[in-house]
Amino acid sequence: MLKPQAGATREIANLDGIWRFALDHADDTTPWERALRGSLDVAVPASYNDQFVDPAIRNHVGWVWYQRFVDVPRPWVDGRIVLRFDAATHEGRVYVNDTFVGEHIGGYTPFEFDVTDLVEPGARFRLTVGVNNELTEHTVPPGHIFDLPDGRRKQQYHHDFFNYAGLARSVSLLHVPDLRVADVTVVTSIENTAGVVDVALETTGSADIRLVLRDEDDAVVAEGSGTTARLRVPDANLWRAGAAYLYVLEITVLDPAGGEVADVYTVNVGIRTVEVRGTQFLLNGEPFYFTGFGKHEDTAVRGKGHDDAYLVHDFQLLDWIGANSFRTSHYPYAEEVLDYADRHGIIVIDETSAVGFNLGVAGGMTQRNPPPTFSPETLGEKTQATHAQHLRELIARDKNHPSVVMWCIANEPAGQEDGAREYFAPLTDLARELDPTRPLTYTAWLMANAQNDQIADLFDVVGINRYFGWYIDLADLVSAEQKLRADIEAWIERFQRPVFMMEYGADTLAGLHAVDAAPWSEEYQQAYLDMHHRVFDDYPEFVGEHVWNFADFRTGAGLHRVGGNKKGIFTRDRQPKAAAHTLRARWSGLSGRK
Ligand code: BDP
Repeated sequence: MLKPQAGATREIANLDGIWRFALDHADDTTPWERALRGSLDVAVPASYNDQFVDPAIRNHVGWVWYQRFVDVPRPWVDGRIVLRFDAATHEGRVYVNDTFVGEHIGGYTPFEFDVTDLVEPGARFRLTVGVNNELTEHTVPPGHIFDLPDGRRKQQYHHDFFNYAGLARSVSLLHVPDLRVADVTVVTSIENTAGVVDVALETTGSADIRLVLRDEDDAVVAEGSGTTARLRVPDANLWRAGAAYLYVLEITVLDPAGGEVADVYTVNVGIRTVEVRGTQFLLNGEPFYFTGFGKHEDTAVRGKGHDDAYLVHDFQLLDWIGANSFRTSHYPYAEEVLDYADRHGIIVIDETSAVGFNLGVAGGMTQRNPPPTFSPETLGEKTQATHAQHLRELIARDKNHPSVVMWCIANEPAGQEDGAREYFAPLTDLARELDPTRPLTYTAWLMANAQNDQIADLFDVVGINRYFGWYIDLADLVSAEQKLRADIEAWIERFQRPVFMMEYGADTLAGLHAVDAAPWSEEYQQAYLDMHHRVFDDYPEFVGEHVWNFADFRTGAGLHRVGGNKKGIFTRDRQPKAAAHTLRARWSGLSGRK
């Protein structure tokens, strides 16, 4: 799905701002037919939970309603008018005045509806959006809702971050031409010093196509025509980590009858290649070593709301600390983030929202006698179909970003359990069919090891999340180191492919110091990281280190969660803990590890 664009043939009316807001009421089954009850207003984009002080709103389970009036610009008489939601977490239902327009399931990918026949240029309409945050056995991520005897409903889930919900990304009304670009796929390759740009286009009707590729100085470097074309850039500037170079592909759609320009759409193109060969991860044919973090979209008050200032600041901190990459744990991030990564040469591992696929874990703790994770009654065909749909939407949205070098299909599934292989094999097949150009990975949790894992060979890169020295061997880094080495060696030996530490970290309370480096102190986090790095450096098959987490973040309530998860290298308001300096020293000198 194409990102909205304003230009010669397209316009955007941004609908962010203050909307009316109400929780769902059992006695009002058609809230979209009139002004929402009550006096609550809410900011968009932002999760709604922490904007209010009322725990009934913060912990609400079910539907909430957003509403505003929208003025349709008078000049929008020709063409189509489209309502676009960058995301509604986790399910959205949209109404224009009294009419139901459509719905979308999946909390982190965009959706849109053509509303041309329902609205009138020059007039206003009432836009109401229902957003549901329920996580069940069939949603991705999964969860379970308990009906308590007193009538309350409680949401349980298996992942370790707060179930923020609402309209956390932009909403807009688009004006697009009838005859337009509907989709474009750009794949790049390198031939000696030339860049090759393969373009495949879909349009809404038969059209003549003109393609122009410009460099950063706006000079034309290649031209072409037709819905599939190969453009060749002699002496191309490659897109590299830390040194992004973006060409701009301008697609002009011409009306075949009169030759008039119907639509113009542009795409940023980074010429680069990605490949896994043996135990190496190659970027532009050269071994690449990832340094960085698992991140979250998480800030105070906004929850998962996208915020440009935080985007800029987080990237500044990545640069300051010497990180070259991050993983969009544990869901697809706002598209603005990927655009920014494209421009700044930061590498992204793009993850689906398949997290908590492990019924043996709840509230971050291992459960006794859990049910099987993969079975017809638990995560079965229905969940798999939803997961496949999420994957399709993720790849459709992000396929053209040069920063995205790998798809992460799931975080910490119960890969050691029976049924895992049957569940994942069709999904890895689907991902390869949708995008044959990018490697696949997933992250293995601590209890899935090289001996009992049933799925790692379906992927190109073995991603492991390891907490030796934290959940295992707390305060005993000597034993932790022995176990870590044994674990890594076993993965390498069995799978003979690149191994990537996707998560390692220790909860740390900023300001807590201990001369004996006791757990939770800043000294312990430093010692824990030092131990890991000593180990990583002994294995040439190791291709990356992503510390968990970039910053402290909010979680559900848990005995071991003191004001959230504190494994951040930065605090939630982005101040460095001592370990930030440890990482900065290491990563600044690491560029030539291989
Ligand atoms: C891993 C999860 C991550 C958690 C982390 C932790 O992938 O989401 O936040 O552990 O416990 O299991 O800190």
